[in-house]
Amino acid sequence: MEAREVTDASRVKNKAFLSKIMSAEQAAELVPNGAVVGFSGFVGSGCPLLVPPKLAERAKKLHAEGKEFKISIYSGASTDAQAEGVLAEAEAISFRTPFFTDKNMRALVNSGRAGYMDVHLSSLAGQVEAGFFGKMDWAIIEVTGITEDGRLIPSTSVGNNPLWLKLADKIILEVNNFQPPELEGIHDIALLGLAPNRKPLAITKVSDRIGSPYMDVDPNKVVAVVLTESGDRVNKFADIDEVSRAIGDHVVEFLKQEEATGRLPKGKLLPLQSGIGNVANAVLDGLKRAGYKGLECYTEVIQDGLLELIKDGVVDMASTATISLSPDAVEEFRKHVAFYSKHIILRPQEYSNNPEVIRRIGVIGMNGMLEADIYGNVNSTHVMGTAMMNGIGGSGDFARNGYVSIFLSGSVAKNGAISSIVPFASHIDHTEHDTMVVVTEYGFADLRGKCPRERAKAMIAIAHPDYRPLLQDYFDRACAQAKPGQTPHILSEALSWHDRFVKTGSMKP
Ligand code: 0RQ
Repeated sequence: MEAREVTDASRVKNKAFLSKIMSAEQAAELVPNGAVVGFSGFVGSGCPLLVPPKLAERAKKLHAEGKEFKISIYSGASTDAQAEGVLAEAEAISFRTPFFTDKNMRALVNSGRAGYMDVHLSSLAGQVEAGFFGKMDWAIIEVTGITEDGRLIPSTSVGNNPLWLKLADKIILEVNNFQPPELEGIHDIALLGLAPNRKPLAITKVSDRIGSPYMDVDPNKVVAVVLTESGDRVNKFADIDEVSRAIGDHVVEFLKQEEATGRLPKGKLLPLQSGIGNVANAVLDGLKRAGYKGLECYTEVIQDGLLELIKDGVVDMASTATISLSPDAVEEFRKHVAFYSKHIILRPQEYSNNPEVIRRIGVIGMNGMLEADIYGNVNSTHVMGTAMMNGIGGSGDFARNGYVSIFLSGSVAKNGAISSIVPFASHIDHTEHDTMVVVTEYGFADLRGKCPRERAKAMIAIAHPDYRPLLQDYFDRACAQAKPGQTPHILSEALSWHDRFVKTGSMKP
């Protein structure tokens, strides 16, 4: 659904805010060049969709006049083509953190024309609050409504919004009449604060609530209220292919093994986290096919696959920072929002991804990766060690602190020209210490309790058959050196597969 400006102010129930209603164009005029702006938005949902395009128009006009207009954007996670996408296209972003998926943003970052800082999603809020990044000037936040007493009903994502509202000097609110009013009550909002005054997070099970359903804002800081009717516009997933289905089946096989050995509660598992992407979506489908019921999720994203599991009773309760759905799934959610709101809690990402909680409740983390090396170091972010894909997102929060951390990938990419299992990862987001299980369509490599040489054996076994002998040869020669060490490598060859791909278009010799 296209974003559109409306005049219906019925969701602005507090008088102090009514007087601040203005057009998106007027609101965009207020934001100065060089502003540091906190955006709402997490994996494409709950983003402001009216003011950013007006900012982009303004930037283009100013650039044509030879004037500068660029802002820094801090968000929850990725926003939308209509938000950061148009701003990136207008070259109006100088700095971005913590996560994006937009192709224009990617082009800007990978050409060096914008700075990007990749950071764990759970960490950003605390670091900004502590002042590590300097001052936050502005916040542009989408909300579902404003209550009579001036509190904000959050939208389909929470992300870092409560903190941006606290820190920013000036705030623009986009009140989105499209978001279902029944979202009121689904959120669990609180601020963590800073050390030494932080309290333990009293979440011992997924359904525990510790905050209020509303976000607080100082009305004096709100300079503009823009009225909109805009649906979230998240892309549909690719159909589940043979490779993803096999990966899903191997994850289930691993989970069944853990249940059989008593390392996971039978039939109930432990709370699941599932990352973004096609493969993660296929894993959720695997859980459904395996006949699980009444599971729980402590995760950061509810995408189409997870919504379906909730509908079918496979998942009974899910804690998340966002509900990020494709248009068909949005329709399903809106139709049955009363049902879904009993099974979903929407929280700030400081909570949804909180290391303390993840470790306490024993989350099973399942995230996609680009590549892993034979010892289990994982690259989730950098294509050929250099070009940014999306960012680490929450994968580190869950991999580092999970009860079990699982990484998923097809054994090859780009029609077999790239092996996902390589001698040495070309960039490392998750070290061997945090990687417990790696799954491809050829099986799962269980790295727990294994020394590097044993890990290499398990990893080579799940590589694509075209690359298995090449990996074995590399490993054997590395071990045969005079001083092979704890983690055998031939340093002059360790990144030769990537080098070959860059030069020839294939990792194959
Ligand atoms: O690109 O579509 O142009 O061909 O990467 O690959 O196989 O469809 O996998 O959709 O599961 O995404 C790591 C990107 C995997 C994702 C990543 C290319 C491949 C394709 C996608 P094309 P697939 P997925 C929760 C957790 C980090 C953040 C995270 C991700 C594209 O899982 O962003 O986990 N993870 N957050 O061709 C070069 C390789 C490649 C490769 C795949 N080795 N080299 N390209 N591709 N392997 C959510 C949040 O944190 C918000």
